[in-house]
Amino acid sequence: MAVEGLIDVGWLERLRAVTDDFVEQSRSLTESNVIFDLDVGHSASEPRLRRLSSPTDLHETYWSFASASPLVDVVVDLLGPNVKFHHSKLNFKAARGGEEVKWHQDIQFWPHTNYDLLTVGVFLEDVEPGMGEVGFVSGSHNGPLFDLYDGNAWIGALGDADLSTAGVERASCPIGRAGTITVHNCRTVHGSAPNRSNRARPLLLQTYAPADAYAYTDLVKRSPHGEELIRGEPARWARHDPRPCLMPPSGAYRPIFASQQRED
Ligand SMILES: O=C(O)CCC(=O)C(=O)O
Repeated sequence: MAVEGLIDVGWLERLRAVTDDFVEQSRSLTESNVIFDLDVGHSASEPRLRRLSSPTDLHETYWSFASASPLVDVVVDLLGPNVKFHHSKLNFKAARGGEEVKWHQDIQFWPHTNYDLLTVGVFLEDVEPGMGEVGFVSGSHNGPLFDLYDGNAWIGALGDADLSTAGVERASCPIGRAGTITVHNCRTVHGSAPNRSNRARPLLLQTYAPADAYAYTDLVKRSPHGEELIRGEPARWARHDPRPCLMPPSGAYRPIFASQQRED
């Protein structure tokens, strides 16, 4: 679902100011690192970022936004009163070619005991058709959980055979002015095309879990706010969904772009 213009200009200005500072910092980089994922053609004169990883770990403004803005009220309405923050990321989708994100579901990247996690995307700038807007397959969270391996290789995306049954041709691709939010469940099939416009499409994403969903991997264990309770009470009992969950490969996490593009 999408709600147009939910985030006010005050928040947007704060988020853009801090984002501009990180883009400035990226000018000196020639290769990606754990914080900055660089897009093809990145240079000091024309910074091109795919992703700023875990922005909530990097600046208080991102954390205040994720943990104490109207966003959290939306999440509580959907998940109930007891909510944990899980992680955040800022996908830039640079102008003129910012990379596609292939069709995938999220939960296979960070499996949990149940499937009630959701991600809220926030448009930091206006998004028009052709800017690599994210497409979501409505109802797909109730469908199958797909294999994101190709044989033994983790590709973080649906294979061709599954793509033909996943309903991607009927995906809806919300657009809207800056401050618009999208919300999708962790099983929802989604993806986005390259950005063919002359403007970047910064999308700030934050993922939340109900307090009774427990992670199977230690992906966010080292993150200062990973799995932090932001509303309500901690859960004494873990709630288990009986449906099985695919596990990602063990070892160091690789960002979605690197996995999907099979970068070494
Ligand atoms: O930024 C995008 O276009 C999609 C991001 C996404 O689906 C993800 O990071 O899981």
